[in-house]
Amino acid sequence: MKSLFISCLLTWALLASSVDSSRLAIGLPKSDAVDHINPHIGNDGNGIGGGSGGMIPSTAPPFAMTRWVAQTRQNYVSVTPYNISQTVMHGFQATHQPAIWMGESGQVVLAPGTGPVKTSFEEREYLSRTTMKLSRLRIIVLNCGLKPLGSHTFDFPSRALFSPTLIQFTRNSVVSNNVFRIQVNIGDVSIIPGRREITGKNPEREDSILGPSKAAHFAGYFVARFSQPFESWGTATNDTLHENENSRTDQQVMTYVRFGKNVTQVDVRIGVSFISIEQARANLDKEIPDRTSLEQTAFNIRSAWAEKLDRIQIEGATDEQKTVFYTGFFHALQYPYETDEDGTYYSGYDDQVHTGPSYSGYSIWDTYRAAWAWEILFVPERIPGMVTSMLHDFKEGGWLPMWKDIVETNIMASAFAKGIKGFDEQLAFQAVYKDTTVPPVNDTTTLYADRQEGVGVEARAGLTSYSSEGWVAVDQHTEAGSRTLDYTFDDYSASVVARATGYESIADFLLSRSKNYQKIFDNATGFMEARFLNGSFAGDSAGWTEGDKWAYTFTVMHDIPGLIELKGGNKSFGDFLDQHFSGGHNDHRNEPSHHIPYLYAMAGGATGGQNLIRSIAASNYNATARGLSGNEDCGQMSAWWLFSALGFYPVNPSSTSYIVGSPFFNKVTINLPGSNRQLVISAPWAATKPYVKSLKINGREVLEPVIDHSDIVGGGLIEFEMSEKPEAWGSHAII
Ligand SMILES: *[C@@H]1O[C@H](CO)[C@@H](O)[C@H](O)[C@H]1NC(C)=O
Ligand SMILES: *[C@@H]1O[C@H](CO)[C@@H](O)[C@H](O)[C@H]1NC(C)=O
Ligand SMILES: *[C@@H]1O[C@H](CO)[C@@H](O)[C@H](O)[C@H]1NC(C)=O
Ligand SMILES: *[C@@H]1O[C@H](CO)[C@@H](O)[C@H](O)[C@H]1NC(C)=O
Ligand SMILES: *[C@@H]1O[C@H](CO)[C@@H](O)[C@H](O)[C@H]1NC(C)=O
Ligand SMILES: *[C@@H]1O[C@H](CO)[C@@H](O)[C@H](O)[C@H]1NC(C)=O
Ligand SMILES: *[C@@H]1O[C@H](CO)[C@@H](O)[C@H](O)[C@H]1NC(C)=O
Ligand SMILES: *[C@H]1O[C@@H](CO)[C@H](O)[C@@H](O)[C@@H]1NC(C)=O
Repeated sequence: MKSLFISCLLTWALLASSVDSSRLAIGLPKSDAVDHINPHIGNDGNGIGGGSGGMIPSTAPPFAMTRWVAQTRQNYVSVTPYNISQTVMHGFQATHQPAIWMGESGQVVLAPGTGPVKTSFEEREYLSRTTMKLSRLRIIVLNCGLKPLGSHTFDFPSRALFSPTLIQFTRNSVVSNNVFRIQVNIGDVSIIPGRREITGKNPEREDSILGPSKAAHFAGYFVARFSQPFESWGTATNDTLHENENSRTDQQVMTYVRFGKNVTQVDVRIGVSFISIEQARANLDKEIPDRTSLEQTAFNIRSAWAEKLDRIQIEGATDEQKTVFYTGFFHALQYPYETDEDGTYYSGYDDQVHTGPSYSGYSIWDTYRAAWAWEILFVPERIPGMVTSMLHDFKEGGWLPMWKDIVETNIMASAFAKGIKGFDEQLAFQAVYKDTTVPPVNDTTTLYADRQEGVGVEARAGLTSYSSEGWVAVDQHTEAGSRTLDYTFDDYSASVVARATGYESIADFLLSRSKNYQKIFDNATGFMEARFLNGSFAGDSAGWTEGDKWAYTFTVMHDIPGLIELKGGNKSFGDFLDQHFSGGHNDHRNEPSHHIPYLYAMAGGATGGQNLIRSIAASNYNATARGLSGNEDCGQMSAWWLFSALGFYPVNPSSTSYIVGSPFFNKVTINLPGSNRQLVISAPWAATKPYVKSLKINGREVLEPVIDHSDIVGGGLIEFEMSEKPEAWGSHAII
């Protein structure tokens, strides 16, 4: 059974005197791994493209549907609810927003306060660090099971012992990243004093203008249950209080409750749901039943993280490296987020409730590279549910998801190879086959710009010209060069699915079509280049997304030997890699560059990549709020570091091969779920010796810089002999 874990919750306590901070730490399960999570990594920077990871310091169990975050500003598409440089807090938000560039859906905000009820977001500035001196009251925000963070302990600016609590539910939100428009959201709220509950329904879905599915009845529901009786209450709209009112349906609707003067501490637990208020109440009763203490909730959530993160123990890492490692692991297990509740889920595709597993919040164009490979290895128990969820999307919406945030949002575009079972393989083949053969409606007349509105399901936009010419025509579609190369990889992956499900001739056809990357390789320049429908090349800067001709010329992950041949052989391919890196063309902030340093090893020059991987790791990641040079992109950015630290990377994630790089740590001990044999990766003196001199797997000498999936999941010993100088090992190209 999968439970929706809800909201971790809650987490505030009003204490009249000094805080008994020991109360928060006592009895939590020990986990060195969890102690090394720093939720502030990736919080800072200048936003998209400006060196921000786009992460918020939120608390929730792994793959949680709902995350709690201290709110410093209103969050919209491309604006997170928390900005580390803003020290004024306005409340705590239960958010579902999966990444900085997607919109919020059905959130609820809790705003404890003192004195008169303040309804406007801006006025609720009671949590300023600058006002600490004024107060003897404190709000403790326990970072659910993680370390209580200094910045999460805030003082109240008032001496009053009296505490109205406001719940804001709907707001008039800004929708669309491109054209700012106001979306009016009409919500319902009710106060049920006899049950000490506040309930509500919020239809806000900021991505509602994207994609073809209207999800007409989508809403976030909640039940908030308090530990103390309400003394008085009311509802409110933007700037008007409706004292004594028990329910209201309105825009910008809120409720408030006040507690007696003798009340010094209030605990509130909040259950949420995408199905109904009754389901939200059932989720609350199941996951944080009455009389569950804040400490118990913290214990449960910390245990859930420890259970995952303790699967990997590292030795010989600096404290900073440990923090980057376990925080990366923590980030990688946040998405996609579970949306099934007690075995049922709301589908935005057909606007109905169904049974089975369900996930949302994918950014498949980013995560297929290494984030999924990480999940397949380290949380395999989740994979059948994730695949089944995508097949549900196919059944209910007609297509596999690309960027699902409740429903398909059309942003950007393989467990078979690794032998994962537990989902409907024939249905998976049908879904994949449809993607490879059926162009979207109006394909040749739709541009498919990023976040373009009013278009059907994008699926493989440009498949019409890709099928007839072999490339996506740049005069018909945006991002045509990137799409062409992505589709060649997709064809390769689809051929793996077809072969595994017994469709040999389809597999052969797709495998041969996966060579289409050759058709946009311009012999005259030696670079990939998008083409017009008439065959002319379009110039080397047209048709790329999140990368340029340099990154994309290496984007043939499924056929590196074929690419090496196009580039004139191993030697000249190696020179091309040198030009790429020494010319400053590698842009690790975006995904198309991620696999490139590993290509040295594939062209017979393993040593060329080894020190480079170390320096990319050092210059793009650290343990500070600015510690991610690029967007976390639902875990892909961290997955690169995690794999690199272990010493290998899934260059072709639809195969069983991992390409060897340079392990960072002396020893890594891995307890793989479902395996009774530990995996030990040993690399003595790794910190000062970046080069690999030899490799043995379970005593067997390995000459090619490749580790197979079976060598990892089977457990045993992977032994690297390291050296401070370049070695001859790995100087045969991989065929
Ligand atoms: C956070 O706020 C600061 C100051 O307003 C701003 O410069 C910065 O760009 C913001 N960061 C993000 C990631 O939005
Ligand atoms: C909400 O109320 C504030 C304060 O009266 C006002 O400035 C603001 O324009 C109102 N917002 C909306 C969306 O009505
Ligand atoms: C506060 O006083 C009320 C009324 O006397 C009482 O019912 C309630 O239990 C008291 N609460 C606490 C926390 O002492
Ligand atoms: C396809 O184009 C026709 C004609 O412009 C339009 O009526 C229809 O809504 C479009 N369908 C989709 C799914 O975009
Ligand atoms: C590049 O050259 C090869 C070998 O001469 C040829 O087969 C291929 O068609 C050329 N590619 C393009 C896009 O012209
Ligand atoms: C092909 O089409 C493009 C875009 O319309 C045009 O610029 C180019 O001249 C055409 N090439 C030929 C050979 O007609
Ligand atoms: C690269 O090197 C391998 C052996 O090291 C060789 O088999 C292969 O043919 C070479 N590839 C090219 C294109 O030269
Ligand atoms: C991490 O360290 C901070 C403080 O030294 C720097 O300001 C950041 O630029 C750096 N981040 C990265 C990604 O290297």
